[in-house]
Amino acid sequence: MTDESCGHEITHLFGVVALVGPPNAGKSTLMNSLVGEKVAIVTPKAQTTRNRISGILSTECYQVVFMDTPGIQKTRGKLGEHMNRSAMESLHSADLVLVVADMDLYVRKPHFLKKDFQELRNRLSAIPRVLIAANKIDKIRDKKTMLPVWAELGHLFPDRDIFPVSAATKEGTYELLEKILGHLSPGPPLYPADQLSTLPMRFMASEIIREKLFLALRQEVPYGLAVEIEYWNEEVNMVRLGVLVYVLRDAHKAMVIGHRGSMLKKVCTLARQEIEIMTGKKVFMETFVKVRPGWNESPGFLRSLGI
Ligand SMILES: Nc1nc2c(ncn2[C@@H]2O[C@H](COP(=O)(O)OP(=O)(O)OP(=O)(O)O)[C@@H](O)[C@H]2O)c(=O)[nH]1
Ligand SMILES: [Mg+2]
Repeated sequence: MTDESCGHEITHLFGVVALVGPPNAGKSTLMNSLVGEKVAIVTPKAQTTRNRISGILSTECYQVVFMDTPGIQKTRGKLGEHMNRSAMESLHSADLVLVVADMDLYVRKPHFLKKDFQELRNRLSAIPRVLIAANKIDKIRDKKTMLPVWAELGHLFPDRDIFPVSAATKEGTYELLEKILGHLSPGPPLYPADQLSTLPMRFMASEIIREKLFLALRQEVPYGLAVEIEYWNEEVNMVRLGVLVYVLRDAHKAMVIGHRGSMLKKVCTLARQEIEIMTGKKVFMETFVKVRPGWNESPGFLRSLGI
């Protein structure tokens, strides 16, 4: 397919790009940055992303479907296994793999680098198109301190291009995108130009609620949380949704609800405002918290959450 508006006889490009890497590397932030919209949720806590989350960037000349994935980690239980598998599967379904590394972490703790990338590096050796995004460079004051980490990354991933970027400030992301486009093949767009993700609104809403809960709650609670949209009734100007928040223990339920419901109220207000922006409609949310011991070890339940 050719498109005159892309320049004389320049071909429209299409491709799927998977973002992979350790937890907390900034994969979701980088995808949002490249897409130019918040598609995936972001928190300072590791293991925020649990599913593959697509974000679509469309122009007249190209369409890139980014696939954000859960951080690859030492497995802990069924949920961890599902998250790793989900990330690994994306390697083979993508046209290009973008490995994201937290440079600030490795400048401070160089010995983490090998440990974090050993397995991924082996898996990637058979994948033809791989780029490395050396992320969070805005956090590194003295850029010279990056040099040993840079050399080690080059050693781990020989013959792959490495790009210094900051997903937070967008520094270097333009150059990275140019390189990504250089790896794409001719092809027509698969999705309408205004579509931001392949995921349904109700799933995005459950992610927004999970993000607000992750941000508001103490360290031990978020990992035991799951959010399910029980019903989603959309009218012309309004969406009514029923939300179930699952927790592992009674004590967690009390923390999610908070004193006289204050925590849940705060979380729901923040989530509702964001869902209203996403849908462009007034949102009415009804939320219940349920204790479901072992939900994170139940394959059937994980499947019902789309994990
Ligand atoms: N300063 C700075 N912070 C960043 C950058 N990229 C991401 N972060 C922060 O790093 C934390 C983790 O970012 P995420 O995008 O959630 O990381 P992730 O790799 O998707 O994490 P998981 O989904 O848990 O695997 C958040 O607090 C982000 O705001 C960056 O370039 N600079
Ligand atoms: Mg993420």
